[in-house]
Amino acid sequence: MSYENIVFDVKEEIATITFNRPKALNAINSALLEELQNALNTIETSQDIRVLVLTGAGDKAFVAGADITELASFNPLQAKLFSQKGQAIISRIQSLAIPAIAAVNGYALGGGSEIALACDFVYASENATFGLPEITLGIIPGFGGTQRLPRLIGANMAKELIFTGKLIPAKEAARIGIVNKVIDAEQLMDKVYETAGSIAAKGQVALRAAKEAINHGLNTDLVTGLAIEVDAFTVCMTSPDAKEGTTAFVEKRKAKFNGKLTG
Ligand code: DAK
Repeated sequence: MSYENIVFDVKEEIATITFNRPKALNAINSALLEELQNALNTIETSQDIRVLVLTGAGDKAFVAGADITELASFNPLQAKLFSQKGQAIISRIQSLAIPAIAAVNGYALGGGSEIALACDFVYASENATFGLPEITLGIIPGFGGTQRLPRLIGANMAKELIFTGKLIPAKEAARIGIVNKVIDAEQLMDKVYETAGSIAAKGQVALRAAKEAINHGLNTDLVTGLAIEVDAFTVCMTSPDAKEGTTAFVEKRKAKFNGKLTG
């Protein structure tokens, strides 16, 4: 498939999806969702891609939300289909086997913040702005914002953001736990790729097990979560990378992970 609304690129085991509608501040329309779905198909079936980075084209926006012009044209049935499709695709980002990092380089509003929330963590440039301003349009977040934001920052903080629709700068987003790191705009992508590279060099079985244990564990009680961790740990111990990592420590050398999912 050729892409017009995103750029999909894979380099050294790191895939990058760049939302690419800079004239509309990378707003998400149906065509973009379709392309995003296609890129995720490729990522999910690849054994070579180890980390996904999501970012926005241009220096103004990550994603300024759902495309309001398109939203305004929807009848209720079209709105339902758009919402179902958007939710399903964004949930796929969260449940990808590999880590996904959002590199937020400007406005991340509405659906844009919701995409960032579905990633495993967010690095943001100093000029980034976050918010769920849907209330000012007479609607509510429709791509998981009412569910993921309170789980991440607590119900009261999330309610204030969602009820007021206010926009907050990157530093405030970092203070309340939406953003891991705020970085000078020129250095954002270098820092993101540095972290992505460090993650990509780790044992793939362990990475996948850790992500699955955290994600599934968060949706359950502690006792069940700990049982999930035991199972995930057991799976790790069957991998060649676990053998290599522990042997390398004993032999006082740096581990060389083969990173393969099979022996
Ligand atoms: N959609 C479409 N076009 C957008 C856009 C958006 N979300 N955001 C910006 N643009 C376009 C502008 O219309 C403008 O286009 P031209 O006029 O040049 O043709 C261009 O991008 C540049 O924007 P501005 O001229 O407005 O730039 P400024 O720097 O002055 O302002 C801004 C930047 C980000 C503060 C402003 O553009 C803005 O407020 N944009 C809207 C942000 C927003 O409200 N985002 C939330 C969208 S609602 C659902 C599922 C999901 C959702 C809803 C329902 N189900 C169906 C249930 C999700 C909803 C949302 O995400």
